[in-house]
Amino acid sequence: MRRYRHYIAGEFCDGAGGSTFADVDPATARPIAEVALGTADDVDRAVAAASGALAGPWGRMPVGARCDLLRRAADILADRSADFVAAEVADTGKPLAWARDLEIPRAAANFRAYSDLMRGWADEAFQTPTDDGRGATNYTVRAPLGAVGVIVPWNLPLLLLTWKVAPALAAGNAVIAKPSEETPGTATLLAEVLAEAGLPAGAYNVVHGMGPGGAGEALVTHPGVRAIAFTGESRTGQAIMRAASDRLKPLSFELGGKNAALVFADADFDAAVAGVARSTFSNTGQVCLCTERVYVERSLYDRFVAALAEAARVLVPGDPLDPATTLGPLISRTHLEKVTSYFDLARREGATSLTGGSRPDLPAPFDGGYFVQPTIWVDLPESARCAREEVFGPVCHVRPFDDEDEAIALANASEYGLAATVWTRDLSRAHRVAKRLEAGITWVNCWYLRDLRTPFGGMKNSGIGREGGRYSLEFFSEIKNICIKH
Ligand code: NAD
Ligand code: 6OD
Repeated sequence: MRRYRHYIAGEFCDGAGGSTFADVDPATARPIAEVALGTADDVDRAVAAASGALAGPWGRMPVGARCDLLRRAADILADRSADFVAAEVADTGKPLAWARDLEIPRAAANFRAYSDLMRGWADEAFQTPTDDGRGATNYTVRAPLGAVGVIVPWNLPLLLLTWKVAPALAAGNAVIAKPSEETPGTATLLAEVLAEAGLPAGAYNVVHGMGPGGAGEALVTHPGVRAIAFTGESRTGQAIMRAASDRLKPLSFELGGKNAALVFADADFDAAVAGVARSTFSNTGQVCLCTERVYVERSLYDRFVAALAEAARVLVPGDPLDPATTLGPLISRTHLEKVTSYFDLARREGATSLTGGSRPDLPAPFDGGYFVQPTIWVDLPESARCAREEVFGPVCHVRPFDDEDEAIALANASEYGLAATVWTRDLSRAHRVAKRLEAGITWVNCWYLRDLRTPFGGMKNSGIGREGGRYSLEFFSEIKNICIKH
């Protein structure tokens, strides 16, 4: 049994209350670790440590040295990839290849990207005419915000944590991280990496625990925390916004989605089928960018639906360490209950399941795990809850459309606006449709192809603000203007 403790002021420590909670392997439902249960007192200690770091060597470290440190962190993390992969797979049950080939390398890439972006940061300057003819120079400088809170979910734990920690540190802040209670492992290991890279004590702190009434809420309401960067459910975002409003804290929100794929009849058929299968079922549908609504041009519909169902049927659930496994479990019993309740609801709402709709039979010890079958619904009205609400599982609803306007209207008829995918060979159509889609990110003939310099985030209930590139650095810093009369 592992033990995950808080990391405060450069030390691993138990919580002030001494309580713990169990970290469970979702592939078997067996406990694998005991985790410190954070309280408001632990958050208070972490904020004090962060403030101490900002007043000490971390606050005084020149920007070039900070950027060097982040590069070292990336290298150490990459060297220790096997430890991170093991911790991530144990916490999430996801097939090993996902953690090994995508998430852990991306975490290292996040540190490299923000090292480079911060090093290349340019302030602005303006020459301002004045009536006396002497003029003035205005120029901007950026200062760190101070102690910032980072609250992240369980689906891509280290990727999403480092996506916030790297820019926050690059901009000179001190971080208090609250990982998901479902996935405490890699945030804890990251503390070792950052310490080895030379990060001064208190610049990165981890407080484990729950959200409402726990460490998460304490972080949001703490007067010493200057901003909150949050990724998670839209409803949690609403609660955080309410709790943060007393102190008018800046908030960055990456929230839920009900993402649409539009498949036009001129698409490369095989690429579209494989692409939609990947965007729907990857990470067991537990990626905010996953497709849950698929709209297919009518002339292609029957053939496409049959091929997508076949792509779903060949997915292999089971042991995350077996290279043959391609479908992991859902994260928790609670999430399993949520997703299977949508299976029942879909039947009541008139859906036909082309494939899936229940749980797979697996041998011990995976028979106790939180696995579900990949599921494709057809005949679901657009007004159905299953067609409107984020399920966050390996499910999609498929429906035909007759023309481009209808396809766009269907895609946009959602309270969410995170990501969309468009499958077509017609370049003019691709530009036209992408421009009209209400989505923060549109992928054409691909899915989840990332360039870390680009803005990332959602419209409508999918988020507030953008991460990525300069956008994260702007969030994690305060811009100041200085005006000098000549
Ligand atoms: P969640 O909102 O339940 O929890 C996320 C984090 O917030 C956890 O650390 C949790 O402990 C904490 N939390 C919960 N309530 C809180 C509160 N009142 N105050 C402070 N902290 C609180 O989300 P989840 O179930 O962990 O993750 C799945 C959700 O995240 C899905 O909706 C998914 O779409 C979304 N997500 C969005 C993105 C994106 O980039 N837009 C990325 C990944 C996941
Ligand atoms: O790739 C990223 O930068 C990112 N933020 C991905 C989010 C995935 C959501 O689950």
